[in-house]
Amino acid sequence: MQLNSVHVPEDSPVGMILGKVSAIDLDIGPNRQIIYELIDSTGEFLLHENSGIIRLAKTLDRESCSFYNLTIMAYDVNMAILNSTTYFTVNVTDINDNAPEFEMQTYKANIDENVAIGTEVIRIFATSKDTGINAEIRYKIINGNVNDTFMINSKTGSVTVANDLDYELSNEYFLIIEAKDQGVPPLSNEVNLLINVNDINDNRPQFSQRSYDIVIREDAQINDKIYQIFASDADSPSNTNLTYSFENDQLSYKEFNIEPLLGILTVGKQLDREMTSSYILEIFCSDNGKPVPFSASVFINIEISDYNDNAPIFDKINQTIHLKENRPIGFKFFEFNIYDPD
Ligand SMILES: [Ca+2]
Ligand SMILES: [Ca+2]
Ligand SMILES: [Ca+2]
Ligand SMILES: [Ca+2]
Repeated sequence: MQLNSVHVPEDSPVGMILGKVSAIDLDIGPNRQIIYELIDSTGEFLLHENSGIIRLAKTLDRESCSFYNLTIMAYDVNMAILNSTTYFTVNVTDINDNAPEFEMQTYKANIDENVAIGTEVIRIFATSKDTGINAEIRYKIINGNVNDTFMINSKTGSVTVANDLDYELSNEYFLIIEAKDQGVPPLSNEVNLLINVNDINDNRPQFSQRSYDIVIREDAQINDKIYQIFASDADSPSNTNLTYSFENDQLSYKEFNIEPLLGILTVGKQLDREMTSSYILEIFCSDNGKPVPFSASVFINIEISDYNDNAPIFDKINQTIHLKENRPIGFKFFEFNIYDPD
């Protein structure tokens, strides 16, 4: 008996002839009649009992079964005891009928805003159940890559940083990644990749003004609010826990207090313009960020304005003036020297 073997594409139509078996040496004689029979059939193939022609009976799927070894018995219709066995092998060849499938339904990644260009963010992975080039995957970012911030290695699926990140400009990216096989024609699939950019403390607090000029009356009461200093910080809330203080002892005075969280400047002690008419305060603001906090400082000029709290004082308590007679009206005969510290 001969050994038969065929290669059949998995998308071959039902009914297609795959081959023919023939028993050539079973018996010799003018009236011989041979019957063929498929042993242990699983239903994919049909064998014509007289002609030995094998046809496809069901749609094949290489991904389920890529190889069949059919056992065929041939026997003499008159003398069934005279039989012979042959084999027919069917190799199912691949058709690109499976699109790439991602190992995850969606991908999510987090990356610090200060990482170097080239840093890997995540690795995307897709497979196809096919074989050969039909399962060779190429990756591509097809949407959402604002400013070409990321790139993907087409063969490995490794997503890396390709441009500077800045949490303050963009803190999330929504990319669509395509995986395409190399079949002819190719099949492809898409998956979402959400990249969150983590804030790093890279912004200093900024005061609302370069310096502050404030005028207060000297009769202000202790705890009176003078001014609310305001600073902002572009980082996320965790790197924007602003606190205000006088940090430099030389530039702090008992006359003033600052509320650390709200930046409210208040009177700490009775003021007296006649003693000190102006102050320069330096106020620090720290963002208490991590890993390294940032701070900024600003100068505050405080002018103390007068309040009439001093009576005029003559420079001499008693004056004696000797005035000659016959002076014209309006004659200036004396000047008082009056001092008023206000
Ligand atoms: Ca296939
Ligand atoms: Ca495929
Ligand atoms: Ca900050
Ligand atoms: Ca930041």
